[in-house]
Amino acid sequence: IFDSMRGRLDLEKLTITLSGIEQYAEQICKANRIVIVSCGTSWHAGLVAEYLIEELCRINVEVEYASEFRYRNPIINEGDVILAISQSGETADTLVALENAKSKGAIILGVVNVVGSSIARLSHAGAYTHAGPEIGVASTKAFTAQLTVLELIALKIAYIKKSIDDDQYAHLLNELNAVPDKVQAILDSQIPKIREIARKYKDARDFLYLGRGYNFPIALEGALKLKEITYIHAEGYPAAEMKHGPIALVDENLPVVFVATKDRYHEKIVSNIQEVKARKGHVIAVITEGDEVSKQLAEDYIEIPEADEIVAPILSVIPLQLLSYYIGVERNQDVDKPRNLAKSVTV
Ligand code: F1P
Repeated sequence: IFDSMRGRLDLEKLTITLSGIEQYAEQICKANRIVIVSCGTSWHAGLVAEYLIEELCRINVEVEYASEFRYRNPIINEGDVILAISQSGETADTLVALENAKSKGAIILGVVNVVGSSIARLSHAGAYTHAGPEIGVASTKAFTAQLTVLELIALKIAYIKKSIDDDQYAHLLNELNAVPDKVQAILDSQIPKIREIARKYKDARDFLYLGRGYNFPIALEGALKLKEITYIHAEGYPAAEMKHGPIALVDENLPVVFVATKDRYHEKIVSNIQEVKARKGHVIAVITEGDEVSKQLAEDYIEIPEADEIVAPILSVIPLQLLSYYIGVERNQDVDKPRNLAKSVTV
């Protein structure tokens, strides 16, 4: 699953990967907004990109489901920047949304895994994720590779735009460079615990996934992976939205997965954990190594190495992918070929 994360970032290869995007750097820096269009897991990568680009580059970003964007009558002006994210590069909804936008004079950028695919060919410029073929139908390593490339694009634009300083740029590149070792550390140390949690909850009827900030899209992705691979109903929510509805679901039968790594929202998510506990929900928390407070609170926890909150989603999604995988295995399901799902949705 994680081949794409092995080895360090190759700066030379990176320069080539981003050179297409660089050609459009001036237009991107001047853009009033960037519209991201994608589907499924790629849409979740788009949400992380929204947080990143708005924070680091100070450019307004909108994230659209391509399956809605293509059918409504969105406002697209000449010179608008549309960023498509797609593993297969063949998703029909994304392709048609892009064709519409291109015919109205938009600049089309693509973050695509499959070289030479339809979306790659339709784009004016882009960056390949080079994650290699996904063995299963559900997108996993493509997602972590998408996040990595999107972080690099955001960093590059921020550097050119001077919306971050040189120290912050160097710090975040170093953080990215440390990701492969941290992924390896998760794989080396957390799998027995994840398998144990999978055995405990394999017969649950529903799951709730909660996260804040950069980890909110990761909560959505955790829930989607569970649905895709295990057929257990799951919902992902921003943790702060819990009180606006989903809290009614919490009782002694509900496992609630918190993506609760140490970041600017940590205190708040700790109080969300307490709210779930008070209603007898079962708390499974993905936490930062050594976070004793969360360890005390959670019924089960999975630890990941400390990382800047901007980079943390690349790490925090991995235990969630593995949790779905092992629950699927426990339920004797074909995790590589889930029912009803197609590798690329071309109609
Ligand atoms: C989008 C997607 C995948 C999902 C499944 C169906 O595909 O929703 O995220 O895992 O395979 O399609 P893509 O545009 O990223 O190829």
